[in-house]
Amino acid sequence: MSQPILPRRALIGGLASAGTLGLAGCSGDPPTYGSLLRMGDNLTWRAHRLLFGRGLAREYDKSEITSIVAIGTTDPANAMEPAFDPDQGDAYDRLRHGAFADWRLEVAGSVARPGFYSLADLQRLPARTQVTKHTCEEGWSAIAQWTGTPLGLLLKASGVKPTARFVNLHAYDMLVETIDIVDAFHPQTILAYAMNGRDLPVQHGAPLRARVETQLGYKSLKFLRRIVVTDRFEDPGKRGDIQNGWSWYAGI
Ligand SMILES: Nc1nc2c(c(=O)[nH]1)N[C@H]1C(S)=C(S)[C@@H](COP(=O)(O)O)O[C@H]1N2
Ligand SMILES: [Mo]
Repeated sequence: MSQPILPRRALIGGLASAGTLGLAGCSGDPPTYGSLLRMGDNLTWRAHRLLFGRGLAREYDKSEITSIVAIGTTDPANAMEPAFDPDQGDAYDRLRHGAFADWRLEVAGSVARPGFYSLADLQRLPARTQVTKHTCEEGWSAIAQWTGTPLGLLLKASGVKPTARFVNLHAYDMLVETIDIVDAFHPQTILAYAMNGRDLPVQHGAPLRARVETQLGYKSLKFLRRIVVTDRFEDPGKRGDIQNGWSWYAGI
């Protein structure tokens, strides 16, 4: 399949002035280093790492919570969804009918202790609650409260190796998102199982979704199934951002 699977506009890195900044001194190559077409991604990523470090996204008061539409996949078991995957869709359907009691999050790759976590396992780890603004690349935003396990905590619990550089998130539809290790350990990057104080609804990504508050909405992958830690950027192919024409780094 060479066509984008979802009609989403490609984002070219937004920091037009990045080219004039001194970008030396960052450690490591950006994942798409050397690709002319990906210069925007690379410059935005480098500029953000240089300028903002690990700054926090703004958090809001509960009184500022707005309604939030559900977009993209809203039911991974629905064969009419553009990103539907027959095998995973069926698996999702069975898990949902069991109220996700049999759901497990797989943690694999560059970790000393790969394994499978139930929702109860995750809920036993310290939780973070944050009221943040979700900004979709298609031009809308909404404020909601999210509660979940900081991804960094889960990675530490799994014995993340010092060579780890990226984390690939896999969902029950066919999508995969990649974030770097800095965003993975960002204190506001959480695996959320609750929204506005209730269990995460199906259309918003039940039973578990990522919240990547430092980037645009599509990085906050819903319907999580599997997390793979890698030592170098591994393009997830037609299920990932790059081959769909989206920016792999969508920092805001
Ligand atoms: N698995 C999966 N995650 C996804 C999507 C999707 O289609 N599938 N859409 C993304 C986009 S573009 C946005 S804006 C948000 C929407 O989250 P919401 O439906 O909770 O508002 O989910 C993101 N995560
Ligand atoms: Mo989005």
